[in-house]
Amino acid sequence: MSNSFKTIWLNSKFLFIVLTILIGFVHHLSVAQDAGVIPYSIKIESKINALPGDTITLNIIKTGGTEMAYGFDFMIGFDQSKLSNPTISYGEPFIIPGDFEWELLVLDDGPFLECGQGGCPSGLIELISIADTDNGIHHPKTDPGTGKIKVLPNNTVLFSINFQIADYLDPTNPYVPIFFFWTLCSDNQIAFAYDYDGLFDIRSAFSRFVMDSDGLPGWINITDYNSQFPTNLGAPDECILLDMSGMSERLCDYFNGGLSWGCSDVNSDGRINILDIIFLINLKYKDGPLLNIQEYGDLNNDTSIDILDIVYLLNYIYKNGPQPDCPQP
Ligand SMILES: [Ca+2]
Ligand SMILES: [Ca+2]
Ligand SMILES: [Ca+2]
Repeated sequence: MSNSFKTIWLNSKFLFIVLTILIGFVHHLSVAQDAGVIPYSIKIESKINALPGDTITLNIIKTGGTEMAYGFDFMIGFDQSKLSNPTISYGEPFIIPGDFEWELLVLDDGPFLECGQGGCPSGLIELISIADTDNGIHHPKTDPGTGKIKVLPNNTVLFSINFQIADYLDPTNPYVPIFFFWTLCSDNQIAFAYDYDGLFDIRSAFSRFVMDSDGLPGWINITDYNSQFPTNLGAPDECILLDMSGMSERLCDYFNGGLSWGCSDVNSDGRINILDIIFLINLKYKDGPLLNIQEYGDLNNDTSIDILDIVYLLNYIYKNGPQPDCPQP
């Protein structure tokens, strides 16, 4: 990261901490959580059909939460040997003009000091957002009914991460997790308020549950409140205990995502190239070997494997044609 960008980022981190800690510590008003409060949930998208050598965009989505958010600080880990060169795209909250007009979103791709002792994933990025920066000229949109900052609706894409996918993806282990990660208490929290009346009742939503799928259907709760930094198991209890102002709450569930692959790699060698075209031609017209996983040959997702899939792969490899879209095995 360049020096000027690092400065912006450090300022952002500082602002975020000020927003969530200092102001709350000095001016904390105890606003009781009422029965209608639903914790936030933040989900990293999962995608099938990752393609070696391609790029992929994964959305980070708010899927639950009833309270007003003012910013967030997310730390996301991945395997850098499979995914590299992460960049971010703004989601709906940051579009100006738009419905929300949040003002700041920055990415830090490290290195992170806290990782010096080891234990961090090979790829790690931090994303910091602040809805309203101290620019004096602009503020995020408010709800005309209440005059308060708008609650982001569920299924809002907060931002997207674009990755370059490695040219080779191990066909025997066709899944790479992309997951929330904690190196410090300040990682993975949302600055929020139950009822905004000035700057002084902003609180921190810490992780309640961390849910993982490991690429399989259903969720596994991997939360451990006794975990030690660095960890992928959520904010340990020490983060809550250290907060003398009592403004930190376990009010956010984090859902990990990931990528799986195999589509188009019909010869199962971890790459997509002319050998896959030849494999399909042999399969279709010359009694060649069968597919390990039938769905990986149905590139156009029309339930049969035929000449159209061969043409589709030719177009994809040689003519910048559309990305293969196999059905889920
Ligand atoms: Ca502003
Ligand atoms: Ca192949
Ligand atoms: Ca087909």
